[in-house]
Amino acid sequence: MRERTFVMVKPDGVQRGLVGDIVSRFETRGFRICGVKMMKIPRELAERHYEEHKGKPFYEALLLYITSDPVVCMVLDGENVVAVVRTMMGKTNPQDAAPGTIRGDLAQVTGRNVIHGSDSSESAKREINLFFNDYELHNYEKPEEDWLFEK
Ligand code: 3AN
Repeated sequence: MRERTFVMVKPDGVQRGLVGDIVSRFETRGFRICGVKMMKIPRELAERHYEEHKGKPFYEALLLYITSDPVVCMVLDGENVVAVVRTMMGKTNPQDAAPGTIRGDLAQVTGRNVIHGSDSSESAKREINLFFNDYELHNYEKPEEDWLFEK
């Protein structure tokens, strides 16, 4: 199923110069970048994004971390892209993340795990709407797609 997902390189990923590496993994996998932007997330937006974690012990630290510095947000399009990006990210705790995954290669602790990706199609729709306006998302043609997919 062709779909979209929301991905964010978190402040530690930006500060550590990992944006290029992470975006490159998605591009070489063949996903189409539909939208991309840098922002310093306002507290209110962070609260809406992480509303499912409200009340958990790590909630306040999570909000401070995600609003501390700029992040790079993007929307990717591809076949089962929500689940495939989750696999490429690796487990939430980088110590459990397999080598070859983004967290398994680039991070050590849960509180600095460099990337966020939507965990379901419903979350993806919600998060894309939270972070992007329609005019920031693009459905352009990529000729290489003739070689990525069977006809
Ligand atoms: P994921 O980012 O893999 O989807 P979620 O949605 O369960 O994981 O958690 C969102 C973020 O909350 C994580 N990326 C991490 O920064 C933080 N987090 C989740 N669980 C914990 C935990 N047990 N301790 C500290 N931070 C956590």
